[in-house]
Amino acid sequence: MGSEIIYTSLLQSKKDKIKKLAVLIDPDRMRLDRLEHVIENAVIANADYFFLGGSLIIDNKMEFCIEAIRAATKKPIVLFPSSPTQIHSKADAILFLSLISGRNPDYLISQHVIAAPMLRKTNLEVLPTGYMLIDGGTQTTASYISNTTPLPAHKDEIALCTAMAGEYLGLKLLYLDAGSGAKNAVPTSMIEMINLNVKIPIIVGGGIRTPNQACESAKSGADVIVVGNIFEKYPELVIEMTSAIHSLNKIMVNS
Ligand code: 1GP
Repeated sequence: MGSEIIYTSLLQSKKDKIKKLAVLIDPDRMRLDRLEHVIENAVIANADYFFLGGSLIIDNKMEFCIEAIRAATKKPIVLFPSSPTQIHSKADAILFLSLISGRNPDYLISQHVIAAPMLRKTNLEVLPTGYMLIDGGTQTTASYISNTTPLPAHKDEIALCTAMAGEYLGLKLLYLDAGSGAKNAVPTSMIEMINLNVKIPIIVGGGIRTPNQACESAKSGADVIVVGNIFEKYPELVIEMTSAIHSLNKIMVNS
């Protein structure tokens, strides 16, 4: 079984109001020439985490991506899997996702039963995570593949009750996701309401395209901001986005 190094640091950052940026790499979608730039810029900007995963695995380049990141930085590599086929022992941790916004038992427990013995054979830090898909204004691959309906974006109270239930079930993190390439990011009012009422760290992603959006999510209570899609198009944005979050930390810590 793995350690709790990443979770302990997430809890500490939450306590200190330090916000973090995770660069999401979908090994299947990322063009190799872009991957190099994304990693290079993430190293320059000192981005906090690399999340690795995608809804579909067509041409599995997971190992290649892990090795490319490892060669460039010691920052944690966290798997963000859509199925047990994406478990890779060379990463540092895995988001063990239970899709609590949905009602599909496959993504609430079945995939986990298959994954459990595989995880036992690794040293991955397992991070039990309540995964909540939020309607981002367009159908996303995650919602289609999981065969679940996302939470309505204007129903903050349903999202809050779901988040509270996840916390009571003992999940250690919440991930509010509008889905990759979402038209609309997770509403800040929803993040704010959840942050005021649950204590576990909150990850937010999906449809974040500008440093301003990333900062607004962080100010509303997101502890980790995940950005992927836009970095595939504009790798240089990694620097701007990470600096925006890190400068926000200076303001928040001094306030
Ligand atoms: C998707 O939260 C992630 O699962 C990131 O979304 O690719 O839209 O940045 P984007």
